[in-house]
Amino acid sequence: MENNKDNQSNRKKEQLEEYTQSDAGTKHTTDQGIPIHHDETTLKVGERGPSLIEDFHFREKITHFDHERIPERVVHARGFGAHGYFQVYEPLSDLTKAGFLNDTNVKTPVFVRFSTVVGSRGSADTVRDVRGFATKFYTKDGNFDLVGNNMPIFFIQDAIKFPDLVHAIKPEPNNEIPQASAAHDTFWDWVVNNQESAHMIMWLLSDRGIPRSFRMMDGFGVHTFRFVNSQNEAHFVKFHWKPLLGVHSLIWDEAQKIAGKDPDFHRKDLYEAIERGDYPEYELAIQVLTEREAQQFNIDLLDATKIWPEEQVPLQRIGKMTLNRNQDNFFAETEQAAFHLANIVPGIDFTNDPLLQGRLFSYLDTQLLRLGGPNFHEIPINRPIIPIHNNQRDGFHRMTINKGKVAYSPNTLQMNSPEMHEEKDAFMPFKEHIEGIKTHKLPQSFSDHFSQARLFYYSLSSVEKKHIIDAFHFEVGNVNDPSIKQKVVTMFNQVDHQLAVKIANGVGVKQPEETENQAPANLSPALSQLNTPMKLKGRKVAFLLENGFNHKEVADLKSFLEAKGIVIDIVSEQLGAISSDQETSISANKNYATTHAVLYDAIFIPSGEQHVKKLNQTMESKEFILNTFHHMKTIGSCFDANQLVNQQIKPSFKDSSIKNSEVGIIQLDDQLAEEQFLTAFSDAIKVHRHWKREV
Ligand code: HDE
Repeated sequence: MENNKDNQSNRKKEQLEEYTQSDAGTKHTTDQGIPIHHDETTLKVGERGPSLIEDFHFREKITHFDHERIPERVVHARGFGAHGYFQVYEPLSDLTKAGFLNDTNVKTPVFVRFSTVVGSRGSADTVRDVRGFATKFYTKDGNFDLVGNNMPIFFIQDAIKFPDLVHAIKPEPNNEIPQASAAHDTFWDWVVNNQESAHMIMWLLSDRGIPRSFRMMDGFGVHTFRFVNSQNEAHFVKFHWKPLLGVHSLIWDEAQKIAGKDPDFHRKDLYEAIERGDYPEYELAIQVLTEREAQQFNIDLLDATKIWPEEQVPLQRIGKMTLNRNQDNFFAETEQAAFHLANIVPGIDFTNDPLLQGRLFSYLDTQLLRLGGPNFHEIPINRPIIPIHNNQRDGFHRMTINKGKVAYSPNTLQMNSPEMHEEKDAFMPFKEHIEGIKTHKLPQSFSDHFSQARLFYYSLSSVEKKHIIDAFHFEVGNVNDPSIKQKVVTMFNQVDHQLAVKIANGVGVKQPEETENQAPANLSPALSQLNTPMKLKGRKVAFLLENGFNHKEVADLKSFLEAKGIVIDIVSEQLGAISSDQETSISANKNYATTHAVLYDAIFIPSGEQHVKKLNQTMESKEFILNTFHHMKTIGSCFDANQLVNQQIKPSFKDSSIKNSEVGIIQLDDQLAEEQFLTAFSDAIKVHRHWKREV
């Protein structure tokens, strides 16, 4: 049985391996297989003479190079992919006939591509943006693409507005500024003219817009889909991905600094986690409503600017995805991956959400240009794991050599094959009865743009609320046109008056008039990131060490943390060996030129006279401590290093009565046993941030 499971999850890997090759240990040829002796000089007339056009290898090499680029995705250009598998916990036959959601033995291969939306391919990972979370399930019934984001709603309700939204948020066309940012006039002009975006703006400006890691980020299918079972009964369903590490974010100052210190922060984090066997895991959860429940529900299921509050429609966790393999080649896999909302398997169906409907058109259309024609499904990463049979033929880059002369149906010459599947085995659109009058209107039920924006805001902790206000100050503060700033204040006055007053104060426009917005009857605690799991695993800690550090403290903490799945970097002024107070040494893998405090979840400084003295004389090490403190992260230190830490951080304490240990400053001294220190330090890392320092 175990073998069977692995065979299924390996099927995509084996298929991709048929196309992979290594050139190590081989001899050079042209693309035609002709053996080549010269690859560094062109063929010329005499050593100093002109080049000859007959040098076919030169021409091939240069023309191939000239054509190496394909258009980047019009949105979601910057992305990073990984392979893995999905396994369902219990058969879902009551809800859906989808095969991969019914066989608990099957490990369905998946390829996931995470992305930012606005920036170009070379932009930084940590910009404030929505993150794409697109999953291709290679099922036995064909490919199912769940093309989602890390926020559960969207800016608009109707797909026809998408080009306007994207034109407004992308760099302004006259000067291509700013890159990968919403903080400019055209975007906020668009926002105030499209008030349905209010709820999504609240999410974008919340901590969700700057995730700590792809491994600590939710995913959402956003739209309402349908599950259809073998009796043709339908349920409405929303998809959620829940990361087992919880949902955690950066701080804005950190996000900005990381963009310079390590623009590849997120992709590196994912890649390195998979390489060291610390596989990211996400549970697939669903919210389900029967047709009858849907009719009584107070939210229009077709409106993609609305959530179904989890307290009203609880999440059911139905299976788990594990990402356990890095791609072999970024271009061949991540760049050529073609996701398409219409890739759907029997048992799952669309709804009439007008945003979803428009996407059904766009994704196929965009691949035709980006991947150069209609045969992109033959690119290895896009191939289903089952054979394809139809009468589609020819076109650019066709790989399959279809035998025989029949490419039409019905036919007699080939006994009518490829035959149609029986209804029960095929994708059958749900038999929904629809009639109506042609109209461009949206329903009245789509017109409340503010209640859920308010629900979101009110359900967050005070720290999370403050971050939204700070984000407004940055985003709208960067707008030049005062009338747009004023309109932003008027618009968000409909979410919350105090919020709007704070925005107005920060961006230098008039305070809005008092409004009487009704507070939500029930809050949704599930919306706050602080209510998600806090895990130690996969966190990164910097040990700041110089010659003379205390060997025992370092050795004990290092093995304690590593056993818990924490990654440690040894940071010193210079790379290479650093000697301890004993006869031992440790190698620094980072110096202050190659790393920075923003790249860690915590720091540790052991005791040691000479070592502490050196740290005290180094500006970068003091900055390291201060940055870690200002970004609310855990600081551990021992004996004489405690004083060094306190000197740096104490002037920044807002309230001098607060004890170090209350705000994640864990210090080993005569009052504390070493075991207590180890536990207190790791517990402090687990809580992610010590917000009490901020408020
Ligand atoms: Fe997309 N979107 N989108 N989108 N989208 C694309 O397809 C589009 C929307 C999402 O990793 C494009 O292959 C329209 C919502 C992800 O390759 C394009 C509308 C959600 C990705 C496109 C939307 C998404 C894309 C660009 C409004 C969350 C990256 C390149 C109706 C549920 C997929 C491409 C990857 C990519 C169109 C709105 C998610 C142009 C017209 C809502 C994760 O086809």
